[in-house]
Amino acid sequence: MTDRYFLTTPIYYVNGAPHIGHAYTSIAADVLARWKRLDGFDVFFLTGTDEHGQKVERAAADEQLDPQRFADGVAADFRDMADRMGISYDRFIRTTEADHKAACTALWQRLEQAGDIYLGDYAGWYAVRDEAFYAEDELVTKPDGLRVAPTGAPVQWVREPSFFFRLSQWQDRLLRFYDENPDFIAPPSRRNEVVSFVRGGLHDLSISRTSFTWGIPVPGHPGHVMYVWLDALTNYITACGFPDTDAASWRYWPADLHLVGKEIVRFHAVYWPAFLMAAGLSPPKRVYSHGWWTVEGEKMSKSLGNVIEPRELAATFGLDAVRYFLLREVPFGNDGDFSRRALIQRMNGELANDLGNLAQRSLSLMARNCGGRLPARGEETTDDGELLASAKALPPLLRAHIDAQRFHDALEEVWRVVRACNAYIDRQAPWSLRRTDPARMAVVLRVLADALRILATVLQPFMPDSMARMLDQLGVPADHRRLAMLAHPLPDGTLLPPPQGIFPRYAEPA
Ligand code: ME8
Repeated sequence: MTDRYFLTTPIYYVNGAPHIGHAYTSIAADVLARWKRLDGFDVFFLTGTDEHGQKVERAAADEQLDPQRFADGVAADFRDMADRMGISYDRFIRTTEADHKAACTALWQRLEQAGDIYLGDYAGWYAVRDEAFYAEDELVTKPDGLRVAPTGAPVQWVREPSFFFRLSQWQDRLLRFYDENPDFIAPPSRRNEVVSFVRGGLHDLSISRTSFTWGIPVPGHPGHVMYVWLDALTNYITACGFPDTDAASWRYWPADLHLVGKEIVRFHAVYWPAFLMAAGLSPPKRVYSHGWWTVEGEKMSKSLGNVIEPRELAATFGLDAVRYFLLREVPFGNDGDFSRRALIQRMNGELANDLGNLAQRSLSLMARNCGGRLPARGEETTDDGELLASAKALPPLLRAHIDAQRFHDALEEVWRVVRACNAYIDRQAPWSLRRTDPARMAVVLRVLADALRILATVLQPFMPDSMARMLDQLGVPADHRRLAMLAHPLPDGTLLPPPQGIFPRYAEPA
């Protein structure tokens, strides 16, 4: 039986256009999904859009559009962003779809039957920007005396009839669950944050609203729509076929990984497992929350006009350079700063010089001196053996890093080998061997071709198009590109297509 792997991105609000922050989470998740497929897993990769709630309702009203029409437009734009960033999702879910509404209704009924829902009155603070309720003692006072949410979002006082979820009853069970599942929340700093929040005591959670209508109706209670976070989180089980737990797609639940930004860890690591356990369903296996990007030292915002459009960036620098940069520049989990200068440096230094030149030099020597064919493997020297051993060690090393979402460490390991290949080619100088010892030249080039094949194979999830081209040039057939196929050497004499540069250098337009 094939091992399954189910991973998700957050579903993004359709109140505004996609930006680099959304692309970041989706690209990281995509690398993981592609890696797992390469490693033989049966992968289900879910992304999509979060379309209900007051924030979207207001954005639609600002555009004088009916919320559904407005959501249709922005959701299509998010989907286009995902497609153009090479996101290999298996489903793009929208919370306005019929199966999702049915799943939310069924989950609500289960929570109700379990006795975890009661009707009351909510009186408290609400931040529409965060779609979150805040307790009095969570608010912060700004220098001008204005009280805002801890995230800086404006808050309003809300008083309305509301259904509540008995979250207060789940404190001990959640703490026990975190204890028994030490890898459930990562990285560890976020885990500590969540545990101390839950230790501090939990209030019951308002899970319906009556002051607006753009949401999924509460079954049996017209006038109430479900709280947008209950609706949104449920997408992860809708996609697995809930409430039909006999459906073939239910085999993917529980999720192996919810990848999210650090600001929404509480929803995923506190509310979501509590809802699921209350409904008699298994909680997800892991929630990883990564850090936030700023741009040239500033917070990204529409008013500052510094919002980075990922599709424009890919059009300027090439998609793979952008994907590589985002995962290489900042240790995953930390905050990072986006700068064009840093992107260009990595693109020219690491992609064009280190990896691009290595491939170009090796491939053109084979084209010119080996009749455009893959030279035969020969007797290995210690130098050859050491280089090949370091390349062969990459798949297990990367497996461990990527399973722990250490994408930057995975890339660092790969570049260690790229640098070793460059040192090897300089030491061996196959261009001189051509005259003095052509047989040895052929062996050296074959060692390089074998090492490059491993490098290109493991880098496919990060830079799918460029690595497909590199594997084409190395004569690796399409059905030989999984990790398991690395155990099968390519036949000596395989015909190689004419080499072509893969990573252009970028020069700023004058
Ligand atoms: O929160 N840096 O949607 P959202 C890094 N609908 N990542 C960023 C980022 C930045 N500057 N800005 C956004 C929601 N992100 C809910 C989620 S899930 C059931 C519901 C990424 O449109 C990051 O993944 O506000 C963050 O968690 C997500 O976009 C928030 O997207």
